[in-house]
Amino acid sequence: MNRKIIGTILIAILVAIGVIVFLQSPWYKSGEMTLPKGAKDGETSILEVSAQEKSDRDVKKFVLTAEEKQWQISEGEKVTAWTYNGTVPGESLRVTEGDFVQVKLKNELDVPVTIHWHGVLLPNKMDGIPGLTQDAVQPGESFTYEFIANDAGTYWYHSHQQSSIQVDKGLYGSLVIEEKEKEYERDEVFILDEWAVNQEREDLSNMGGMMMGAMSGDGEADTKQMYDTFTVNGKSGSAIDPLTMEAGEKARLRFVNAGYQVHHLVFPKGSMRVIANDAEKVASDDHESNVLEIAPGERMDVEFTKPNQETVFIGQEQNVEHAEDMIIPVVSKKNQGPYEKASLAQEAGVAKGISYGSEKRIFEKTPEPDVTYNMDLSMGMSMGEGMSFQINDQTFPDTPPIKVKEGDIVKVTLRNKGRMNHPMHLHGHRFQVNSKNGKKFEKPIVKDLIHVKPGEEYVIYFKADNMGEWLFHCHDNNHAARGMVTIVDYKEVYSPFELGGKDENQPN
Ligand SMILES: [Cu+2]
Repeated sequence: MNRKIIGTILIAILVAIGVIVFLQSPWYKSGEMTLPKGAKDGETSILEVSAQEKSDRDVKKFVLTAEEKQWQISEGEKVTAWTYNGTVPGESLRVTEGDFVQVKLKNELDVPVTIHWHGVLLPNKMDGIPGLTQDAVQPGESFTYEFIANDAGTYWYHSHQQSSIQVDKGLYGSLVIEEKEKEYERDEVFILDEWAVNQEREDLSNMGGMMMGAMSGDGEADTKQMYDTFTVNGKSGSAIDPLTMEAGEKARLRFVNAGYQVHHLVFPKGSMRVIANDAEKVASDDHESNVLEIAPGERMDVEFTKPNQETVFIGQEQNVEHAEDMIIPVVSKKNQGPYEKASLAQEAGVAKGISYGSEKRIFEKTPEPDVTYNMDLSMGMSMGEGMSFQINDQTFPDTPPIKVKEGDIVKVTLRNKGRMNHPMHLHGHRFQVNSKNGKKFEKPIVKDLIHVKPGEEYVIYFKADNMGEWLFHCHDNNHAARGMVTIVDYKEVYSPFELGGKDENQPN
């Protein structure tokens, strides 16, 4: 071997050693330049925290294909819907607590989509938020969600990519985590929604009518002017499937509000009792109320006993437009209709998300918070862009995040300073609602969504016990699209994803 070759080999070895030393050196590791965007000193990627193992659990596998379908929404009308597996709502998923759930999302639409598991406490990277916990799933591609179904209760799933548009077009379905020992043999899910069938879904930048509505003091004048059809499980009016039950029969009825308007469902007097709220069992002996108030994004489960009549009705309180679209007939086997025109019972008290304390609390006493955050909810108007919906005078992504570290107790005071309702939903955690308008609840309520009406103030507490980057946002997705979103940002982690970009990540 001549000297030249030996020299070249030596230089190559030295360069290799240099590269290895360079890669090992601490200043390189903590450098921001070469690590994924967003990484800071000592932070871990959200992809590497809160792992869940399948071990010897039962595995429940599903495939959900996002696809376009012509959907028969009422007897005379079809709409172009975006669906999971061809129906609205999408395939209803049922699993048992403790199962390991695997859902493969296949995207056959020509826009990117995701699936968010509303209310489920799962690892951050399975939360389905484009630009924060994953890249949006592109047309023709797929993504597999995996999580342990830990807490029995009623949940739902929906796309979180441009959710104001995609949920409106039908990309949602129910997820029920059943108890190992089921209490009710009959168990049914009803998803409520509103659609724009006979009119263009109006953009909120055209605000004349809405401002008029706002003046009138109706907390949802904006969403009411956008939609003209109410649905139950994707069907409106006479297209709604009746529920077949015999007099005296009991059932667990689970209601999910996938729309952006509050719905008041009237039951026959004495026929229902609220048993769960946002997947938490409620402590209640009250059988007096016969009206259920369900806010956007909320879930409420009731025990329903069919009264001693052939046909009864559960339906939207008749004081709003389109109420006649949302009536569920409860019929007997031998009397399947046609039935006389629906008539609803007289009202005797309203049961809502904050009416009953939860069986299991997060905090026995009001805790001493490590982090406090005041969340002021307001409306703004800008020339050319129309309305904005703000958190602390900012719109997403400029809203101030709630900065926490693992183990913190977090106190959030939500105040609605605007004129519209804001159902605020926290991902990845449950919180305890301790007071309303300065008055303590004797029995606090554990939830993942709190409906804050104009002028109201709620104080909530939660434990930062699920590391990640989690959304906290208004579940009137049209408000979220116009800014009302913030993030619970754990110090220990960072998101390697970005908003926008080639995957068009758009979480609100
Ligand atoms: Cu809102």
